[in-house]
Amino acid sequence: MDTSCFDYCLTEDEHLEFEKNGFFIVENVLPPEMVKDLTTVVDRLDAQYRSTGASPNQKPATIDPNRPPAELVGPYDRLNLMDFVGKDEIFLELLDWYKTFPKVWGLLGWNIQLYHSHMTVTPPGPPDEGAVKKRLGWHQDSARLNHELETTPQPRISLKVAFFLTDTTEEGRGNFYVLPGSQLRKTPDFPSDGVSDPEEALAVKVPSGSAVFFDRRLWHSASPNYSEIPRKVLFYGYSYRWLRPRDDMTVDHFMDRCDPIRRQLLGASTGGHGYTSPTDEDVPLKLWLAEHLGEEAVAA
Ligand SMILES: O=C(O)CCC(=O)C(=O)O
Ligand SMILES: [Fe+2]
Repeated sequence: MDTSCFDYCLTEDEHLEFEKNGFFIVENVLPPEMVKDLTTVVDRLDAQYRSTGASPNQKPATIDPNRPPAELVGPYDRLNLMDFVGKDEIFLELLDWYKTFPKVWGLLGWNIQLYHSHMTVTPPGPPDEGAVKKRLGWHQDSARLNHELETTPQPRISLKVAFFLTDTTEEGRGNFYVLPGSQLRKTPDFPSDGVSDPEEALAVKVPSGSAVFFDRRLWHSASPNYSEIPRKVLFYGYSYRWLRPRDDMTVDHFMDRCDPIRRQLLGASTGGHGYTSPTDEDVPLKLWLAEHLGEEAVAA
């Protein structure tokens, strides 16, 4: 990893914002050339998973983004492709991207991994989209964790970094929606009409090249796209190494071209014991941080 990343460590303001609101935005993390190169690959994958004819089963615009990966989706459907990270070498670059990764270890520490990746393309919806008012698909991430962990608030355990490849600076472009501060609540107050969104619902508005960091406990949702611009976002989920991956993590074919830190992030371990009681070999990120920032940076 390049030491230029130390210029982009988590700031105190970002940390406070994350604790208070459950998310923060960093603009300009990807230069336009990188956005262009990523978009070329995203478009190729989208074409591979999207049928060109009329959609046989038109799905509702706000589907559960945590559903199993789609096979072939129709022209108006949102493609949510899980486990995309092993589908092209370019995606490895974002795993430890110098402008985002320092903020991930700043929030979670060094015993971390990629537990999940998903690529979303939200094309403009069908002409009648929005005719019937529907509530967005509000949820917290990781399904069963929200039922089987007893405490309120729950422990954080994971977060996602969402890399925006297209502009969502205006509403109605398939924006990512959040309920700021809701990561500390069990359930938001949903209006009793069954269709409206909570009052505090906020459309996250970001230009392409931005990253949105969000806590998995934050109540959030995808939204319909009424614009002409397909929305493209790459989601990288980071967690402690002892959490089971949420997708197949089909990445073994890349392991031998990765450095030790990337191998750690892709799930390498000396064995079962190494997830909860890591040796130095399990967590090269820890050694690297100790070497550059001193032992106190990796204490505990
Ligand atoms: O696509 C979106 O805006 C929402 C995605 C989402 O729910 C997630 O990444 O966990
Ligand atoms: Fe989600």
